Amino acid sequence: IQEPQLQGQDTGMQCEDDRTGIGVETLKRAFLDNLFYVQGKFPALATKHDYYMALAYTVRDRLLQRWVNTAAIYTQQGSRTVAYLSAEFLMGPHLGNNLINLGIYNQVQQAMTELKLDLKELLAKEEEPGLGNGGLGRLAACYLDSLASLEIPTLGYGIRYEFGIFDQLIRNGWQVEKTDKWLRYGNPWEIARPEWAVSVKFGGRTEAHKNAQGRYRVRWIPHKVVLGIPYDTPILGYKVNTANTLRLWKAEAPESFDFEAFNRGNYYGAVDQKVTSENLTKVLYPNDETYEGKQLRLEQQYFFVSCALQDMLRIMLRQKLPLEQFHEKFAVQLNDTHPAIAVAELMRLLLDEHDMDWEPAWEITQKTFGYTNHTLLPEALEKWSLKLFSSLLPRHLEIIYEINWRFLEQVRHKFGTDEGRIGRLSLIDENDGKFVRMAHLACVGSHKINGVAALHSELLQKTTLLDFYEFFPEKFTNITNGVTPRRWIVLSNPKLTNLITSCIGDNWIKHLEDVQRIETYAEDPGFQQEWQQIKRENKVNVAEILLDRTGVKVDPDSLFDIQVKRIHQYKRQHLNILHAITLYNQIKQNPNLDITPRTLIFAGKAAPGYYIAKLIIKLINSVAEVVNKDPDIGDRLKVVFLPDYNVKNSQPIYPAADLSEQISTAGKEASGTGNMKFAMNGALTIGTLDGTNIEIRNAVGAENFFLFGLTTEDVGALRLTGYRPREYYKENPQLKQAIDQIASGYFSHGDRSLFKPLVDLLLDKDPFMLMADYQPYIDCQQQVSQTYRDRDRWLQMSILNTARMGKFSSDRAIREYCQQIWKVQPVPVQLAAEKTGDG
Ligand code: H53
Repeated sequence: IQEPQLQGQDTGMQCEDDRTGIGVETLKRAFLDNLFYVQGKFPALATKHDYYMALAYTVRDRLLQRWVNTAAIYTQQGSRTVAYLSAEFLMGPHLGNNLINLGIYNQVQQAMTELKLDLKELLAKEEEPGLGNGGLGRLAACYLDSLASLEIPTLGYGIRYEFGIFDQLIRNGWQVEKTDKWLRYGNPWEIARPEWAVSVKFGGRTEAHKNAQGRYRVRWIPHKVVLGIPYDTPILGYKVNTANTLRLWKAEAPESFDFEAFNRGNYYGAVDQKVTSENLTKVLYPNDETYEGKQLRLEQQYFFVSCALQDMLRIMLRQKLPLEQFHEKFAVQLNDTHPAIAVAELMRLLLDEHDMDWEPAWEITQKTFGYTNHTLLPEALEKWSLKLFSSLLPRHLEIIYEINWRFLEQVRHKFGTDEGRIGRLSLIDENDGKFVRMAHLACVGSHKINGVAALHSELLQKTTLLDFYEFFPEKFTNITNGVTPRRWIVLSNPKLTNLITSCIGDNWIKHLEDVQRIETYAEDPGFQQEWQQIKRENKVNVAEILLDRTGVKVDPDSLFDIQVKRIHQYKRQHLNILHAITLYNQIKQNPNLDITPRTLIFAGKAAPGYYIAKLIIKLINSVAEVVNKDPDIGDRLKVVFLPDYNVKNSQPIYPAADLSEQISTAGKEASGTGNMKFAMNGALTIGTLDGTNIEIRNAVGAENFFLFGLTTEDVGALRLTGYRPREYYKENPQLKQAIDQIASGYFSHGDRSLFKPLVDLLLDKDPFMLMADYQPYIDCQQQVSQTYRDRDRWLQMSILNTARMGKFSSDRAIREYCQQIWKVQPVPVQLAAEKTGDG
């Protein structure tokens, strides 16, 4: 491939290419050119959005050079490739990240300034692709960044939802959902590839036939066929030439019109099929960690999985690789059970469409897949009713029965006829109606199964997947989650990035373990001073955002105590609000109380059908309303709920936190990844022994972490001995007062019914044990307040947190996946200009 030369500077002698050059003058010229030729505008008429688009296209041009070269090298070398299958990719805005990874942030900033534009304002114009709910989708995005940065050939496969996660408005304290029309103004980062469209079948029936050798084969006669159109987005690594591909599938009708219906004069009937087919990829299901046995959801899962596997087979055929080598060409990772149907689909493709026999097909399938489990919550474990399954995927059900039959034979062989065990291991749940258990299909069809934190992996093996662990222990492993320092430090916190880099150079951005080297400065007064100054500026920034979006004025010198994540009972935002009420009552009882001033910041979306989660949002806003306007309280306590938490809105939050709230009931949060983003940016954590909190605490040192609460064992033991939440309430006057106020309408203008469901739940059942953890939490918060008053100690703790977070880079996690599961090596990409040495 011949591409223009990449040059870093205008020499005055040579002119850089407009599509690849990265000198300031070239960038300005290219930007104005794109404004004219892509947006069809000249500066006097251009809107901020036009400028954003012109800049996005300018950056995209620079990506394309790397993207095309990367594809050429992978094709030439037939490289072993990771295929990451995920129903969600929560990418966040692309522009800023691409500027960082291209290493041209400063040049572009200067170019924009010289054109009298503000880069920050243009960055803010990008509509983020919110194609995920929370942790799982964002993890997939961090992993794509690391895979590209580590030069690992990768395809991310998912769904191009027309509407991503809803936008959240707060009206009268309640969450209101608004459709996320992210594609409204066009998406400059994607390229449609209709030439690689595939057909996906649904419904119908199967029949037997004989192949050329006279062997029985099965044919699937579907009821309907949908087209999958791939849309590709380049994913550039940090300061490398590798640009991998995120390939998202959109559903379309095979023919836009049913011509027969059209000719009969039935125009609306004629477009019907088009409308129903396109519904498939219309909208992301907004539930995090609960499945809703909805047909459309199963259709989405099967649709993108089938598109992905057919695409991989097409790539193999094009590279003239025999299908027997499928598992050598592709390492396919199942991100949770959402894509688990891939096990049956690969079998179907190999057996029915490529005429393979069962044994080799099964061996290939098992060697191909790895399965990551992300949760122990029973409500998240997907199972599909046999009725739905057989009507939608009749052939897959036959294949699953066959897999199950053979698997259970092996179980009998190993353990004898232990019917209890067989029932627990079966791919079919026959306890209460009949269901296909997707986690079981994923376990049987994969060669590796991993949890996402040490505790989580241990609990998987001891509880949820115990029977599978006993049957094939060698399949199980742990890979602790990580997050990318490019987005979560460099892009989000440029001031801290500069400070760190000025002390130790910039190697830490690629090797986060190196950030440890700032430890020598932890007690240096000059360094501490700068550290504090940066935190303060980041807090001022968030204070402005809060004022702008909520009208609440907060004091940047108060302790910023932040909990941002999906709203879920197990994450216990309501425990945090009980602390807020407690502080409020303490000040009311003693108006001169000298307490550490705090600002409590909350943000997060609730699933639209999750009533209690929505009520928790209402409670937070109701408490905020009372606290914030009480003159007795003043600046000593503020409570704010920042609406519409998403990747873009979260980026300024982590750098502004003093305290990170990670307070889930022990054993419930598989990993958590927000905890990592906070600690990397110098926030201290108050947390339980749950998920990766445990590993963060081990890394930063117990003395630099505020620990409280029941352990997983305590939770289990307490439940066994009979948990009586009301006893804690009766015996603790502060707790009683707080609960009574909620119940009595103190925060709801006298309305006693509003929060009754929440209060009753806490006093009678309290499934997440807030009552038991309340006092230890309050005591620990007291310790936080005291420590915050010792400025030098706090700063030292803050610096040590950042310094010791190296392990939590997604680069480390991806290296482990590559070594333990995928067995895949880096494939460096050189640009032709570099190869010939003349660029
Ligand atoms: O996955 C994160 C974890 C987090 C866990 C989350 C998750 C989802 O967001 C959705 C479904 C699911 O099963 C798990 O709750 O603890 O950090 C990434 O592993």
